[in-house]
Amino acid sequence: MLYPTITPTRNVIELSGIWNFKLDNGETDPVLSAQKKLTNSSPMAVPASYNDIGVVKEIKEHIGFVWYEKEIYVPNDLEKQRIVLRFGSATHLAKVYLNGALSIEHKGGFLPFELEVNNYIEDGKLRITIALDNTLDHSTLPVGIYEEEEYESLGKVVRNLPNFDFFNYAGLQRPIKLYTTPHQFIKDVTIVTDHDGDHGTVKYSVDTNPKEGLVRVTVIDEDGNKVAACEGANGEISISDVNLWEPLNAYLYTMKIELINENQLVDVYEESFGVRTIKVEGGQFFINHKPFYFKGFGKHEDSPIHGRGFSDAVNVMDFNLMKWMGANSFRTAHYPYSEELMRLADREGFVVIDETPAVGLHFNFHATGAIKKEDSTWERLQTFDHHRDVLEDMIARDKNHPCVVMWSVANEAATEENGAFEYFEPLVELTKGKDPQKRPVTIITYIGSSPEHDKIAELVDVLGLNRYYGWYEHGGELDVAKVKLKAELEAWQKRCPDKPIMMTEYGADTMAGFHEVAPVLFTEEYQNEYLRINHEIFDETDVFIGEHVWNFADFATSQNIRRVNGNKKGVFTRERKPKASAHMLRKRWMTIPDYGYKV
Ligand code: E9O
Repeated sequence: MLYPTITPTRNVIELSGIWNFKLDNGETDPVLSAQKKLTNSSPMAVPASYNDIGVVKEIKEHIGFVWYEKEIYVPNDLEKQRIVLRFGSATHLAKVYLNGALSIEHKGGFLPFELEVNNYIEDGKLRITIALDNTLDHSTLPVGIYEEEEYESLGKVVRNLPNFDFFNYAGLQRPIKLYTTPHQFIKDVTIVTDHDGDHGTVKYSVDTNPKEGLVRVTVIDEDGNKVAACEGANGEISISDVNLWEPLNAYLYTMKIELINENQLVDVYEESFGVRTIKVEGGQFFINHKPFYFKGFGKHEDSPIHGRGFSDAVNVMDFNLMKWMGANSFRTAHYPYSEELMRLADREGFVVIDETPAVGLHFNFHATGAIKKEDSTWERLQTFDHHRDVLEDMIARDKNHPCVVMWSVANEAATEENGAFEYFEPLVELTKGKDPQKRPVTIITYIGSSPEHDKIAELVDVLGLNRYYGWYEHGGELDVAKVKLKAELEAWQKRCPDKPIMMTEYGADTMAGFHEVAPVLFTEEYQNEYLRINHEIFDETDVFIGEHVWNFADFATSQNIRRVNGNKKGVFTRERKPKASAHMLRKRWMTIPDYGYKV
């Protein structure tokens, strides 16, 4: 799926700004509501989560549908082209009405979808109305628990409990765009690179609609020089003296694709790409044939005011903070992040583990929707079909990004339970089959999935462990925590010799400004000590390929007695002020090289 950009043959109109907004009270007929303009609406910023900027509890904690609306003129001269309306995401279920007609439905809150709108335009105008549902259940990703309870005095009380540890922000959280292409157009491009250090090869495949015309491909370097060219919808291009895409030292080439029909230039699209290779072998993770060490974070798309709403300013600041610390990588916990952020990671050279929204399939695999059959075996979780769709769409969106080096199929599913292997095997196969670059695949596990009980280690290329020895296990007993962590890592090495291990989460809730001489839970001193003892064990483990602290910054969660107004495991506060651990980690990471740390 191509990201919309302006080219000589294409236009993009941003629809960000103030939209009309209102909660659905459950009484309105959706079809009728969409047929006329929204009444009694209030202004709402797009992109943004509506929850925090709505201020009051009724909006912040609303469960169910909300309405968004914007009416625009479509300039006459655009109507000669295909006009496409594209949502960066809509969280979680969207019904889109155009001038009152239901035109597309989309399930899943973190990936783009689009539709051609030419036939919906009336008198040059398009009224875009969206009904958006934030309800989560056993068939959605992430997984939620929907409950209704009757009280005589209150009537029906509805709960939608997230089966995961982040606030269920919703709304039109990413950019919405109207873009144009010619009627004969470039539909997609797939790029796979290889190199031997000096000489690069770029295999490409261009999909056009309809499949006719001549495709011309030119590769342009960062100085604007043409370095190679090729003709045909599929081909292989050589680049001599190639500049590699390296962690924190990214070099991006541009592939200019031209579609020519009867000697006329019909469409132009430019895709940037990096030349790099990825391989897992002998307990190491190789980027460009060198053993890479991951230093960085599990992140969230989360910031004050915006909620999960897209903000270039937040993304640029977060990347600058990570560079300041010597971090080279992050995981898109726990859902695919915006395309804009992924493009920024390509450009800055951040190494990304790209994760699906499959979180909450945990604590009891069967309880999250699997059905027990008469013969006592279990049917797949109800999430399976959607999980498969989301994986396919995520790969279709992100396949060309040089920043993406590994796919995370799920976070903390109950991978120790019967049925886990059967659930995940086809999903791992699908991921490998769909990814043209054949990147490694991981499924990230929690402590219940120990080396003795885990069912999925043999499916993955890298063991991604979320372990909290010294926090959830042996909190306050860092000496015991150290012994336990070491024992677990040794047990993994016995079970899967030569399989790289990465700590994809480790962390301790820390209230900025809490101090004690002795390391006491929740103090900045404890977070530092906790990280330090973890690092001692990491450094003693051979096949250990990286450390991602949980979390980059404090983040919002739903209300619950384990959270003091959010998860406080951030190395930065939610406002991006450093805790003591930021300085401590900086000292460590500045001395750890990107390559060859464990060799
Ligand atoms: C997932 C992440 O979204 N991993 C969690 C993180 C956390 O801070 C959460 O924010 O809680 C850690 C999972 C730990 C599971 C331990 C279970 C033991 C309960 C006593």
